Amino acid sequence: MTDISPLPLKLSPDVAAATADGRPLVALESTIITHGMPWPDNLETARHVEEAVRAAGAVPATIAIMDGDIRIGLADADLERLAKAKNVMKLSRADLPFALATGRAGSTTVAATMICAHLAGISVFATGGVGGVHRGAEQSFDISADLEELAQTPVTVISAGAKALLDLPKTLEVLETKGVPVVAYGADRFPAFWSRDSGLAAPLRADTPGEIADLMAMKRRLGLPGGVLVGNPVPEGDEIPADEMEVHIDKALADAGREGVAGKAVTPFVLDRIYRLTDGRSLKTNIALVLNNSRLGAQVAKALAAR
Ligand code: PSU
Ligand code: MN
Repeated sequence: MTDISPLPLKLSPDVAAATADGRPLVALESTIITHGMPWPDNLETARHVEEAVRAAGAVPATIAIMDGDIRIGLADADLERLAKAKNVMKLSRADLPFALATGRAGSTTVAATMICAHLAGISVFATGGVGGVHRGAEQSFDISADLEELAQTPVTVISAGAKALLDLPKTLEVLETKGVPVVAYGADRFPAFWSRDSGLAAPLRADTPGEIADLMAMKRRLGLPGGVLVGNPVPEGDEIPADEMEVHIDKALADAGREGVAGKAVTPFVLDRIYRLTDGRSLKTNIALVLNNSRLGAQVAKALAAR
C-alpha cells in the first residue's frame, strides 16, 4: 500500500513565507517547554528565544505535535496552551507517529525535532542540551535517541553540549562511533551545559558561523548522512562551575535512583531536582544558554542561506 496523502505538516504563516522566499529559519524544540522548565518561566523563555532568533535576522520555527499535525511554527496562543498543558507526551523517534495517529498533544525532544525540521526542509536547530549516554548506562542501557538521530538526520543542532548529568566521555565516544561531527564553538573543550568546560577536549572547533555552514555543506556534498552537533559554551557570566554542579547532580541522581525514576522521566526529574537544589540558579543558566544558542543558530542559518 502506498500512501500518497500529504504529510501531516502545518507551517505557520511566518514559516511558510520564509520557506517560500528562502530566508533563514531556525527550528526550536518544545520538550524544553513542557518538560524542561517550570511554568511560567517556560513560556517566557520560549517567547524570548523566538525574539532572539528574529533579532538576529532569522525566522523561528517552534515545533510541536497538536491536533494530529506536526506544527512548524506556533502562534503565541498555541505556545501558551502547550506551556500550560499537563499530560503532554514527550516525543522521540519511537513515539512521534503514535502521537500523530492518535491526535495526542506532544512536545518534541531533540530527536523528534530533528525529524520534523528535516521534513519541513529546515537544517538548523537550536536547543539547550542534547541527550546522551546516561551514567550507569552499562546497567540501564539508557542512551538517548538524540544520538542515533544525529547519526541519521541531516540537521545541525546548536547546543551547550550534552547535559552534565550524563556520562559525557561515553556520550562523545558514541557520537564518534556514529560518525557525528562534534564541534565546540570558539573553544577547545566540549562544554557541559551549565558549565563552559566539561574537562574533555572537543573533537573539533569552529570560530565563526560560516565555518559551521561550510562543514554542513561539505558533509552533504560527500553524501554522508546525519547531522552536526555544535557545543556552544554558556556565556561566562551565566555559568555555574562544573565542580559546584557535580555536587547537585550527584544528589539529584541519587534521589532519582531512590525514587525509582527511569526511562523518559529521568531527565525532567533531574533537571527539576537541580533547579530546587540550586535555588533556581540552574534555570537562569539554562535560559541564558538557550538564548545564546538561538542567536548562534540564527547566524548559522544566515550563513547557510547566503551560500
Ligand atoms: N535542553 C534543555 N532542556 C531540556 C532538553 C534539552 O535545556 O529539557 C530536552 C531535549 O528535548 C532532549 C531531552 O532531547 O531533554 C533529552 O531527554 P532524554 O535524556 O530522555 O533523551
Ligand atoms: Mn533515555
